[in-house]
Amino acid sequence: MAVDTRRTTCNRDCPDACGILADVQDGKVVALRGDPAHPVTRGFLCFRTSRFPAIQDGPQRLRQPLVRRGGQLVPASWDEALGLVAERLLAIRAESGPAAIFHYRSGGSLGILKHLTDLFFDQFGPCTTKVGDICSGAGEAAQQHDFGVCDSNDLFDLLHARHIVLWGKNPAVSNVHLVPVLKDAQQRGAEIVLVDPIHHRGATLAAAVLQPAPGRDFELALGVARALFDAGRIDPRAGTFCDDLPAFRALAERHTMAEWAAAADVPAAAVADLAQRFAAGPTAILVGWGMQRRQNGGAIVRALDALGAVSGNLFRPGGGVSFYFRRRKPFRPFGPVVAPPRVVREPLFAADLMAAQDPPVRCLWVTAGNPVAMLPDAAGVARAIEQTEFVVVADCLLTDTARRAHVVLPVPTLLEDSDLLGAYGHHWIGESRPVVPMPPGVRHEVELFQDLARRTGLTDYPQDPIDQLKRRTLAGIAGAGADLEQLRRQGAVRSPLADPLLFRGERVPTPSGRVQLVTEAPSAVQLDVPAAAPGASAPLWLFSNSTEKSQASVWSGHDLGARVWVAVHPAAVPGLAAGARVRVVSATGAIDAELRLDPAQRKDTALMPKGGHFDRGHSANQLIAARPTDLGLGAAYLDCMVRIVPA
Ligand SMILES: Nc1nc2c(c(=O)[nH]1)N[C@H]1C(S)=C(S)[C@@H](COP(=O)(O)OP(=O)(O)OC[C@H]3O[C@@H](n4cnc5c(=O)[nH]c(N)nc54)[C@H](O)[C@@H]3O)O[C@H]1N2
Ligand SMILES: Nc1nc2c(c(=O)[nH]1)N[C@H]1C(S)=C(S)[C@@H](COP(=O)(O)OP(=O)(O)OC[C@H]3O[C@@H](n4cnc5c(=O)[nH]c(N)nc54)[C@H](O)[C@@H]3O)O[C@H]1N2
Ligand code: SF4
Ligand SMILES: [Mo]
Repeated sequence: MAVDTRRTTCNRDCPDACGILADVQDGKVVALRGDPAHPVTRGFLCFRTSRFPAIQDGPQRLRQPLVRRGGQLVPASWDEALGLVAERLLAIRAESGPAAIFHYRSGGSLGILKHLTDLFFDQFGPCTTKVGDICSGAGEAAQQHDFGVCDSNDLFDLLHARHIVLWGKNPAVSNVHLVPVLKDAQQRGAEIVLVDPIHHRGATLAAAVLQPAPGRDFELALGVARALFDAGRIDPRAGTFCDDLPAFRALAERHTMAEWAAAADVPAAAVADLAQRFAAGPTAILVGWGMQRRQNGGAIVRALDALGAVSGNLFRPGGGVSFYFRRRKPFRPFGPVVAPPRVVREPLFAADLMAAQDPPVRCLWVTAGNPVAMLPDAAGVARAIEQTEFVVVADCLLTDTARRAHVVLPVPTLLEDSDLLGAYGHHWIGESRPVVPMPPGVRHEVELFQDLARRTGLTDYPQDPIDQLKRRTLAGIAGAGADLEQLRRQGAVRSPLADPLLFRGERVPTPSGRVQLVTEAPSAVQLDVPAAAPGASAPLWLFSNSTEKSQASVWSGHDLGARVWVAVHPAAVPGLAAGARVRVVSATGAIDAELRLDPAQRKDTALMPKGGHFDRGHSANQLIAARPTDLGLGAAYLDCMVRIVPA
């Protein structure tokens, strides 16, 4: 049969929200390409999504509901599965109140209609929900505090930059459609600086690379600020558009530039060079996600905000301090904000779940997440879930978490779903539509909850068809040219609510209208250092970074094989050869790994991939203690010390 090309939008937890073109033959997706008409996608896709059809049709794919019987998950009909779920939800609510039901939703799909999942639990309860955000909580809270908003200039404003600082960011892996924009900016004369303790492919783009000590970015930023104060290169208007400039100056002047540089473990000349770039401008800071997944993550992002502001770059075209694009802003919410009866702090999931009393959490419902593999203290999370009376997981794949469920509900994949998407790396919105139909045993998540609402007597739950729900959430922008028809014709439409420059008139939406500068140094971090053992390495900072081969715990092409890998500088493990079998030991746990040697790394770091499966002993989160960040209840994944021990 002829090949038919169909268009959709990627719904994965990724900044890019790509336009996808799918070639379909005989009802199967035979190839995926990036939409050349999408201004950000520009005709290419990432490694992981271009290989997604193999996952969609692979052995982990869920094609019918599963129900636990006699200890085993066995296939069931939708009627049986939803009948059981409705019965248990109603019974638990009647016996213990809605706080005994905890709905946990993560980022497996960024579709806006996923909010209808939350709406069900708001209307059924309100039920217990999570608070905090292990992904971006600290950075968002920092920018919200400093600027009154966490959003960005238009992506293509970067073309006006003379310097672009990738501050703890790895676009070649986690934000691949930023790379062509960086290259275009370079063509126009911009220079790129990379600041990252880990050496990665971003270095090939960079005119200057700084490899500071892990978590020392606050000191590095203050060193740059000190150099700017010393040289009289602070923006002369900084005192009018920032609050607390004298206190920030006093903080920067606590140490000399050379002392700050030493604290960050970078050469003083590199700090002076960075300061020059901020003074010359326009300089854009692209704030990555890694640094803010530390106990002082909020303070670190606040220091970067301050640097952008006092150097005058925040308000200039080609400047800005960009961490996030407000992807939900264009869409109208489906219900009012409802106060939950109780919250579980996401970074402390296991401890809060276990400690919940009056009532205990009797039912856990997981939507679009794999907390067993992805949350810190993974073994604790697995135990807490195993001890929960009734666990429901809605997913497309049989994950570490789904294997622990009592009921597993199969939902469409990104190639079968129908939804609307904003992006957190640009301001275009798109529609997802099935390029192939879902298998007959799978249900769209909205329709699943519509059915459950009928079974549980929720008469106010929206029962409209999906297209109508899409129109409803687009209502605020439809009149401005972003209606459903326009999305279908054009593929992607720029949000009419996004100004190309985030701030105008040197004002920010804080209560005073001025930038809130950080005025205090963060406190010392708490680190659990594993005990020394014969043959063990010195303590190393564990990084568990995104890899191009997976989207969190969803691996494309192939899994990690028999063992997860760990990469270190050869001097960190004298006497051990590449390929050696080692144990990676922290104060929280230990896992077996295959050693990789990389002389480009610092001697005090160990790098593992994010997303290894828990049941295979591959999850870095088995090593990572659950600790919150200073702001925004993020998770301090990266303040983790390990030793490498020969196995
Ligand atoms: N291929 C792929 N892409 C993804 C994902 C994926 O799993 N796989 N995940 C998606 C998700 S969920 C998110 S939130 C985004 C962002 O996901 P991330 O991968 O977290 O984003 P990056 O900001 O590119 O990478 C973090 C960088 O911060 C660096 N870093 C860590 N600690 C420090 C520090 O103390 N100082 C400095 N300067 N740098 C530090 C790390 O070495 C790393 O290079 O990416 C998305 N994209
Ligand atoms: N060690 C370490 N841990 C980390 C990180 C790190 O850098 N290091 N990064 C953290 C970050 S940034 C994040 S965002 C989290 C990610 O953590 P999670 O969001 O838990 O990540 P995934 O493993 O992608 O799980 C998402 C699940 O959603 C499913 N899914 C996809 N589409 C749908 C859908 O439409 N409906 C439903 N119901 N399910 C769907 C997928 O199959 C997948 O199993 O991990 C965090 N954990
Ligand atoms: S995961 Fe990201 S880069 Fe890959 S196709 Fe989806 S949106 Fe694009
Ligand atoms: Mo994330």
